[in-house]
Amino acid sequence: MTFSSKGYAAWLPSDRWQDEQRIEAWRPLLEQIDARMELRAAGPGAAALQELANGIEILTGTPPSLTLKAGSPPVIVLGSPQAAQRSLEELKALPLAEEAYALRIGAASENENQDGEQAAYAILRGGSERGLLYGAFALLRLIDSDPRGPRDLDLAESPRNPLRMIDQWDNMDGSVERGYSGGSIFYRDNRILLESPRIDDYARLLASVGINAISVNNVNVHREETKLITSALLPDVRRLSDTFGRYGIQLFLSVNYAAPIELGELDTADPLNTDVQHWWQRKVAEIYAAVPDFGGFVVKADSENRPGPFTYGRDHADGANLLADALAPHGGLVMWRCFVYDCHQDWRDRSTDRARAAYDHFRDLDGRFRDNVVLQIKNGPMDFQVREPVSPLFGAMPRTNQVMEFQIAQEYTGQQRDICFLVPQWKKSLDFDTLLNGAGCTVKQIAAGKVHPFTRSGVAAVSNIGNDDNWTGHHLAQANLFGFGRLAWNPELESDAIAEEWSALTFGADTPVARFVAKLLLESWPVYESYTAPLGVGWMVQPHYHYAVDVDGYEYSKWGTYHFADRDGLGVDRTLATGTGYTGQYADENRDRYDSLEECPDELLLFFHHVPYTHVLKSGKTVIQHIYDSRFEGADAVDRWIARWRELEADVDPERFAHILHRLEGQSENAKQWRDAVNTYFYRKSGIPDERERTVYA
Ligand code: GCV
Repeated sequence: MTFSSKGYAAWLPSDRWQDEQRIEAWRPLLEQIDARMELRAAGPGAAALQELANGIEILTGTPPSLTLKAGSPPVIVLGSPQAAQRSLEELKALPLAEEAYALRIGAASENENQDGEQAAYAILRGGSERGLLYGAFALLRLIDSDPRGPRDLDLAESPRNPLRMIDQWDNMDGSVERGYSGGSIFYRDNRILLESPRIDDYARLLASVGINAISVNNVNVHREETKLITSALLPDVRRLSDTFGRYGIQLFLSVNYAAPIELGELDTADPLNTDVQHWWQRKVAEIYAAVPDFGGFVVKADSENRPGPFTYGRDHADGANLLADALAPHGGLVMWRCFVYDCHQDWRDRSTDRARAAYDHFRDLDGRFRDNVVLQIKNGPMDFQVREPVSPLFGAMPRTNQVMEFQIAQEYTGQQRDICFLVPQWKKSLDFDTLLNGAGCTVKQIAAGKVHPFTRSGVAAVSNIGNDDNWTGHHLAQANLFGFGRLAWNPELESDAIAEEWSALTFGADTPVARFVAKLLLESWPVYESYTAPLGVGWMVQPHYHYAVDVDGYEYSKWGTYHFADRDGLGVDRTLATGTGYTGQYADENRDRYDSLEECPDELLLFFHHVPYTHVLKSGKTVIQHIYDSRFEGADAVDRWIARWRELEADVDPERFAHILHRLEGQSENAKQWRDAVNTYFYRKSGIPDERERTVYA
């Protein structure tokens, strides 16, 4: 790592342990490494070895001795090779999937050799070099989060989701769409920053949490980025692909659907036109000739003014299959986004519902997509709001590959100025039972390819990194990147386990700071929700900018984003009987639960129903009193965090103490502005005072 900021190393080893006893406890395991694998300098196996050796040297201050010999399957033995011998044979014989790893640790106390010397060992075996790399990072996490020293362990892990993808929204001018952490680490002045050490370090960070695919440019593909698939830029793309490939990560590009026209070669992009088909076939062959490990395309078509098949009267199956057919001979995928809606809506028209759009456009196309098309569907039907129901497209297209798309970048959830740990939100989406084929068909099972034998399923997420020294602007926002990777690897992991793991790796295992940070992270989504838009209604943000409060900012706009507050009540009626009928896109009990005023969960009430301010929630409060109470509670919670953080000053380095305090103070101001603006707005609309008589501005 080459940057000086405390945050640059993120959750990877960064400092020598201060505690000499800890070093002593781990020493028997960490003095010696013997590796057997294919001897390729640029593969994930070499990266695994290098990460382990470097990590151990950083943490203990002493480089381990290394021996490397050819061998298969790839295995790394730490500590005593003699003590490891029997287990080694067993582990070598273990059937392991390509991305899997097995790790066995024999603690020293049980493995003394004849002279009574300690003989601890750890054996790491990969299903492939990639599996070995994931195992190496898992072992480093384990070493760095347990101060007690080695303990017996026997585990085999493989990722639940086949695709674990990161989408960069970086532009070649160096900007990042919805980026809150500085500029792009990939581009500046319309060129690729091949000399940047950060790209390599980013690949390490992603691989360390099991990410296996990355798309390196914004889904809004403008003029310069359209050229990424031309001969002028493909050699640079190849170098990027090699950098990520070394860490087992496959490279994708977002492409412009109208590329044949915009590159000046054809006058149409009609997917059924044979010239267009041949153009893409030639183009894809050219890409694979230059970038042999290329993963495929990400496509945003007919969405927010981007070109697409609708221009030619074709549907999205026609559009996606055009690219899929060109990619298929090379093994490439099309990640086709379902974020397709009318962004020129008339706010006066209450019958059109943006939430319906993805389902209405895609549902009937089920079964028409090629095998190498993957529909990439945002977790909710609107757009990464702080609270939304799960997109009803999950569970509605049983014959189509699907990937759930999350946004790690906190566009609507505090923009990495306010803390909002999103893992609990993502888990809620993944745990949702779609009821496809009856109960027990959760999104995480669909994503894992368990419900239908999809091998091209999984999860994707919009990255939150930039060229700020600490990667994510707010240091604590690193937890979201880490958390996405960990959850993508295993959606069964609990939010608290992920928060605690990240905090321990970042602030030291078992320290008061790590304990408080984990607690704060876990409180942060509910707190952020409690001072912003209430009960699932969303969108009370400043237009375009999306950070600060503006209750009516999107109310009379073209974006389809309304709360419909009047003097009597608020919320969007999406019911079957009197509303937009959106509830009918869900299966059985889900449809009935959301459709019923009595059954609908409080947190989504205003997403599905328009109710009077005096409507009584399941909590026993009226809607208006809930609005007042939760906004006060949210702002107070942030102030309590600040008070506790100040108490921890002596336990954390000055750089991160000051940085986090500064961000928390900003969050407190933001929370108060939200509190007062929202409370005042609804008091003025409803005329109903706060029953606890706190300050609301008349
Ligand atoms: C990349 C939202 C964001 C846009 C983004 C779009 C998308 O509308 O505000 O910046 O565009 O989602 O996901 O395509």
